[in-house]
Amino acid sequence: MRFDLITLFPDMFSAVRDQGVSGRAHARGIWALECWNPRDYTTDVHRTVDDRPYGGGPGMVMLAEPLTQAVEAARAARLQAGVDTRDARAPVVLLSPAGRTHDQARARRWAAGTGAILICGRYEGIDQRFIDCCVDEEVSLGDFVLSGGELGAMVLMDSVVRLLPGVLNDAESAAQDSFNPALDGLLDSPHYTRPEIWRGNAVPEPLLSGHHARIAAWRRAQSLMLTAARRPDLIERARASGTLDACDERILDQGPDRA
Ligand code: 9WO
Repeated sequence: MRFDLITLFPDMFSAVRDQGVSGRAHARGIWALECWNPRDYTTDVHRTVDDRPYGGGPGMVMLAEPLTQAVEAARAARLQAGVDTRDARAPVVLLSPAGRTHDQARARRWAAGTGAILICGRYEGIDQRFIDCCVDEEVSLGDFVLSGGELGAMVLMDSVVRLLPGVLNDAESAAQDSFNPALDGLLDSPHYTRPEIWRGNAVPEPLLSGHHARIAAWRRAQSLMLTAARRPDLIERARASGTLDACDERILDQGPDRA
């Protein structure tokens, strides 16, 4: 797995490259990250990467040529490294609110691939001719606007890298995560640790019982009720895919008061 970032702010990526779970996986060679700065592919003395928009309006627009040359350099380096071949080339992906929304199912599909060339836009936007010529797909993280694509690219990479084999240890295992198939697409149940009473608030009794079946049943009920309250759309999806049994339906019938 290798990600090539086209970015004016390569230093931002130390966050995902050097820290936490993704940083450890990077240090162990499970994935690689390379940055390509469009400014390094300019030819004028001011190293210009943007210009005023045709038709007027506020802000500046990223020039197509430095972006394209940065992508071509990344493409050549991926071929050289043997990550891509001429028949199997990783996609060029633009982080943009106009893209398809990223979700856990998409993260799983990405985790089966070899990475991507990620375009991080800045300013008011990017010359559309670059997008038309060089970008294979646009990906959104949700309905909001950022100051640049970098933070979106990092979110995307984190969601993919943590799914790669050997990245999470047993204690961190994704097996219990929200959206994991093991939870049938329900939200995760709440977590508690010591002390048993914190500022007058006790840990729910079933978790202290030591009865594994009771604990599992309590967690399942918590998951179902939390999901019904916060994300009824996920309950409908679970129903449609046939992953809720009669016992689950009884808990949902009882409503949130039975927590
Ligand atoms: C911004 C935009 C706004 C409305 C409709 C389409 C749009 N495309 C872009 C765009 O590509 N902007 C570039 C990247 C340049 C300005 C900063 N950029 C950006 C990406 N802002 N916000 C995102 C983003 C990326 C992923 N998910 C949410 C927001």
